[in-house]
Amino acid sequence: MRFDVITLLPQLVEAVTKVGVTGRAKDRGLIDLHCWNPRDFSNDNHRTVDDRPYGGGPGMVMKADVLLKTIRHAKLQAPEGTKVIYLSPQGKKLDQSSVREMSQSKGLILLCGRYEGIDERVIQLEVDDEWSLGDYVLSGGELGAMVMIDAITRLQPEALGHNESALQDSFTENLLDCEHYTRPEVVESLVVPAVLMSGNHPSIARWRRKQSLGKTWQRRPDLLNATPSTKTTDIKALSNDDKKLLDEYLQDHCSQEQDLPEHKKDI
Ligand code: 4GT
Repeated sequence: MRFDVITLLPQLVEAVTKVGVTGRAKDRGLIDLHCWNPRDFSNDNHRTVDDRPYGGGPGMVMKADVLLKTIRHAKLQAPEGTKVIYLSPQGKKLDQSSVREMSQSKGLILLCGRYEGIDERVIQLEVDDEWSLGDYVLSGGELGAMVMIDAITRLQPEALGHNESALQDSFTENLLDCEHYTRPEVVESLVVPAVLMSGNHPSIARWRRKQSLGKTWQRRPDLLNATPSTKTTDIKALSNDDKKLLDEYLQDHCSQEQDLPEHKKDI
């Protein structure tokens, strides 16, 4: 898969392909990253990319003409049908199912804003989709682009080794991940749950599923399309086996007030 990133800070974005899973994916040719700096497409000797906002106010806005030239240049190099994505807090919140869908495409053009953002007409003319990392402000879209490159790359076939399978990740089934432990067996008097030491693999799988369901119910009932007051039997997102496991978890954990779902603590 090919990523074309439009950014005033190419070194920042390139760092994602220098190390880790994404670095290895680049070395092995699973992904390709090309950065385009709008400064190289500006018209004047000062290499101007920004200007003062119409209507006044603080900060600067990235200029339409320079960005349009850069995007159109990137489009000529990118695979046919490559979508242009703008990273901004006004976008749709990024989640694993959208990441999964984007990981199927041949390429993406990721447009990163700086300053107060970009001239709106660039969005109207050239942007296909707008994505946000969440409800907070960053100084630029670059970290968003790097997040997308990382999340998408690890879903490319062969990107992860045997020991890092994407199938078992959080959100693969819209559930939070279960707890993990490694040696030693005791850390400052805290012990590993006995079932994990039993060698009984069906029991271990069942325990992990139970923990995932329970943790999701307690911390993120929205992922199950539930609220803390929804009866477990009414959760349509769950199979009968999962409902049974969740009920078991709640019996194990929710006998005391401290373990009630977050929202119920106040009641
Ligand atoms: C937040 C996000 C993002 C910014 C986010 C335009 C100029 C946007 C600065 C940029 N802030 N980008 N993608 N929550 N800031 O995803």
